[in-house]
Amino acid sequence: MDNTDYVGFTFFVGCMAMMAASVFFFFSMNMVEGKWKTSLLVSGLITLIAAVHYYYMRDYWAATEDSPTFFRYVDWILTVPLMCVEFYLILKAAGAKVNLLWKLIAASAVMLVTGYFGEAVYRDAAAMWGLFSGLAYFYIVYLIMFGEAKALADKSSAGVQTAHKLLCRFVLIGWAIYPIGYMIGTGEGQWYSFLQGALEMDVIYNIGDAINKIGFGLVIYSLAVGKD
Ligand SMILES: *C/C=C(C)/C=C/C=C(C)/C=C/C1=C(C)CCCC1(C)C
Repeated sequence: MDNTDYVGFTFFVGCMAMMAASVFFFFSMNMVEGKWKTSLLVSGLITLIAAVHYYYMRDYWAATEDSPTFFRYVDWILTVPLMCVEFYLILKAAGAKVNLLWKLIAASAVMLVTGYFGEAVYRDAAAMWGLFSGLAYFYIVYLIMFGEAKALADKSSAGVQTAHKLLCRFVLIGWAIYPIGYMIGTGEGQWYSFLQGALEMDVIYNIGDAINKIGFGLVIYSLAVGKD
């Protein structure tokens, strides 16, 4: 790996960080009350699944210097629904129904499948597929910040309310990192082509993953070790 290979470097560091975070979340399960164990287990699974994908993505990049788009989206299609599960688990005590979970998972599947089409299949129409993906993303934001999930959070304990608010912030700000990476990566021939060359798509995705996956887990961890 050469010293200016920032993509290779962030794949490597990302892999290590995801592994370390997984160990931390799994070991923390023993220290918390029973009702939070599943949430911490899910936090550890999110970072573990990412660690394994990062291991393969690092290899793929090292061998080809191409974006590992397929591994990237397989990782996301597994981990983003698990992040939806985190919302469901903390709101269950307030009466969250599985139906809410399915809405979140369906919206994230639409967001990711349309994103994959734009990035890997119909690149000429990346702007259109990105727009569809963005609409699904805003539906998720709506559900958690204004819709059903918000109503349940309002009925929850103070600790859950804080955790919910923080997770919402990760989705609103942390997840917004991804469309920036997408626009940089697919800019060729699109209205946003001026963004090209402003950093590499994979570096941005890797930063986004580290912030969001480890950040989500830490929110859950502080809820679990807190007073309620
Ligand atoms: C751990 C992985 C996470 C949290 C991945 C999240 C991915 C997104 C929020 C992706 C969103 C996209 C758009 C909103 C539009 C352009 C296409 C995507 C798929 C990059």
